Amino acid sequence: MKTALITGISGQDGAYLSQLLLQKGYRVVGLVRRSSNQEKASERLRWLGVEKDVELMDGDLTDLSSLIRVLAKVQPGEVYNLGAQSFVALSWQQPILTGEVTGMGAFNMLEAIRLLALKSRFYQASSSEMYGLIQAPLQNETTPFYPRSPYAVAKLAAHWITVNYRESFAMHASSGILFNHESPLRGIEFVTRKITDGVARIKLGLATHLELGNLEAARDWGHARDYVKAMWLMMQQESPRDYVVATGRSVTIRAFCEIAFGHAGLNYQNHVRVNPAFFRLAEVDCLKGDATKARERLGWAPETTLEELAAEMVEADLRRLAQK
Ligand code: NDP
Ligand code: GDR
Repeated sequence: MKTALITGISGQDGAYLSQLLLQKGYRVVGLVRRSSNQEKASERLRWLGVEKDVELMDGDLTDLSSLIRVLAKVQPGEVYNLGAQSFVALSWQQPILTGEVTGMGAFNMLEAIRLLALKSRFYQASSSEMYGLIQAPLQNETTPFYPRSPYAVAKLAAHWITVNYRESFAMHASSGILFNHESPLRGIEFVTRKITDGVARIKLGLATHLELGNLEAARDWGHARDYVKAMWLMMQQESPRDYVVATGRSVTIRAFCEIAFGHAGLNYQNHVRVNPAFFRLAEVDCLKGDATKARERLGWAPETTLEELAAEMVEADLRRLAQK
């Protein structure tokens, strides 16, 4: 039986990846931070019905000793490093913490694997945010990076240390440069979920409007369920490599509003207000990924359209609020 260790198992991707690996017969162990509310750590796993099938172990990406302890005990064949302070806007308010978790966390995990001389394969959750001020209209694995936030700078450090450990120590370390991916399990602070939650509130008469920031930024959005499949495929390859994972379709926040409000029979123009408080200090205006390499080498392709994704999210938020 294969064993996988997932950092960030309580997050959106951690939940979908756990589900996928369990379906494939893996033993799944997750690293979780100590919290005063342990119920919270399992909320997403519970949503997917896999809470009882994973093992959770205490640890923190900023605490090398905890990583060594967990790795030595679990001896995983695959390590998926998904843990991060992942909210870009917060990274200007907590840049040092973001650097320590999102950046140094990857250094710690790689170093722990190396010190223990484990043969574990390593996956790093790299991000399209690293392209930032884009240097090409369509971004692929060879496009130069230009990070625009403390989060993106930290991700870039984590990305390059993954490349470096692969080249220096012949580790099976791969980086997935994933473009935005969403789902009903997306954190409420991210724009798609904020919108679908807002749509549901307005539809149910719990609110009349929704405040957003820059409506003209454009993102290449896919479904998290599809994207975790690419992570797993990378780890099954004989040679470790870096891959862009994206849909190749980029739409504005405004267009996403139109789709999500439209799904509930609403016109976003009657409900969305722009509040400059939600603008970024340095914006990433437009991201659009070219996943040709993932398609050709991994046989990966997105399976969910943006319209299907938005509909699934709106429906889930309607159900959640109705239950409350
Ligand atoms: P989430 O924000 O939903 O999850 C982040 C996870 O990291 C949570 O489980 C969180 O735990 C954990 N975490 C935070 N700090 C620490 C720490 N100090 N030690 C250990 N774990 C910690 O992110 P997603 O699931 O959306 O994303 C997964 C990864 O992929 C992240 O690294 C993100 O930056 C990256 N990424 C995401 C993309 C996306 O569109 N979703 C695109 C590209 C990259 P807790 O529950 O305790 O807070
Ligand atoms: P992003 O996601 O920064 O791309 O990072 P987010 O959904 O936060 O922002 C996307 C775009 O929407 C604009 N925007 C708003 N954003 C938020 N959060 N709230 C608003 O009210 C709002 N109004 C407009 C933003 O300015 C931005 O342009 C996500 C995270 O998952 C990262 O961890 C990951 O690395 C990248 O995706 C790829």
